[in-house]
Amino acid sequence: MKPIFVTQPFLPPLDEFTELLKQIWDNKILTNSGPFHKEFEQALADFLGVKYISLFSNGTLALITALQTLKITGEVITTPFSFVATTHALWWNGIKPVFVDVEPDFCNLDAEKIEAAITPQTTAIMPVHVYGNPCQVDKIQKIADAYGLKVIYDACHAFGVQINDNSVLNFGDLSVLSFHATKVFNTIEGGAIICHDEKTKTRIDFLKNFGYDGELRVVAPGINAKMNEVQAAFGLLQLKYVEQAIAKRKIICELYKESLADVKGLSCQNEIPGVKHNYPYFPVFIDEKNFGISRDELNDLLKSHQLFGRRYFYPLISQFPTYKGLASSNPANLPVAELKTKQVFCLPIYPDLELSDVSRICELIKSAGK
Ligand code: T4K
Repeated sequence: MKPIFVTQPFLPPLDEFTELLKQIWDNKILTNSGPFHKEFEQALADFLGVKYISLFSNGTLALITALQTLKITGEVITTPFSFVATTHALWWNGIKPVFVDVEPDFCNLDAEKIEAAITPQTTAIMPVHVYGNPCQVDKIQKIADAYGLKVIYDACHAFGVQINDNSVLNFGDLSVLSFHATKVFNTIEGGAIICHDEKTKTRIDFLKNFGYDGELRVVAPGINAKMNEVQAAFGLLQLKYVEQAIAKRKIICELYKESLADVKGLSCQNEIPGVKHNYPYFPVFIDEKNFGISRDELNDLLKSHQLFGRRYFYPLISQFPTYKGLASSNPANLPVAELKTKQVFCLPIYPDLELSDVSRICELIKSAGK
């Protein structure tokens, strides 16, 4: 039986990409804000419904640069329930991460618990729209405004997500996207920062290009985080297909939900009223007592059938050796995250996944449960 992985990248038709590659071969501009970079940046801003976007070579460098852009220092409040890059970006900036617990419905940073973690050293909040579900953006902004903090969203899962017809990327001071191969929208590797004014975009663009403002002036200790022309051309092409790809994900998500609705001890996440979702992951939560076997046993069972889901996000970032020693990493501080990380299991979801395979996965899960 052919293995099925948690995801598989969406690829555009090869002949269409070859046409774009020919143009790159002809004009010999490979990087440093070439014609495809410019065209893709504008097309992406229009597609997403945002004013200013800066393309990056990957999401991690975009996160690191976002923190540099706003000169964030001291302590930043963030979530332990994410991919480790979220916290690494703080560490690379010499910032101390302060972990706050998540809320149980969507595993996003719990806005109710943020205030208690603020100290005189706190300068920003860095929440994550986990699995593309928007954080409690209004509550978070209120706290940030009251305490004079910046908000930088790790929106790496949230490509195309909207709240009441407004892009989720329009909230906070900055938002960061990832276009990694495993994401809803990919440029092989890639990322972006979304900001809301021209001055900030200019600063971001300096920072991702060594700090250069023109040929001779360096205005900041920048980095090299530029997206190249091949990635940008690929992205431009991917944009044509992404709505279609998200629609296919939605069908898969609905079939999972319908098929697993009556399984005892297994829960799925609900849709949020007013939100346009993008279905990047399909997490289920296993309550061992009621389901009959543990999350890890279910993982092993599926693996024995060549079905490779993933435990995103286990272990919690706070449990990795680099961060374990922080006071806020104490499991007693993070009871909901500690529970969710032991229960979560992401089932395969990607546009080309056959519905018959989804049914097969669901049958196996049902047979494993009580
Ligand atoms: N913030 C958040 C919240 C994030 O989720 C991420 C990335 C970032 C920041 C950082 O953004 P980037 O710097 O990556 O742009 C993957 C990805 O590498 C990572 O991008 C992603 N989050 C994370 C959640 O997942 P792995 O180590 O689990 O991926 P991997 O290689 O095991 O891939 C999973 C499965 O996908 C494979 O079993 C097979 C399939 N696959 C993967 C690749 C790369 C393919 O079929 N083709 C491929 O090319 O981290």
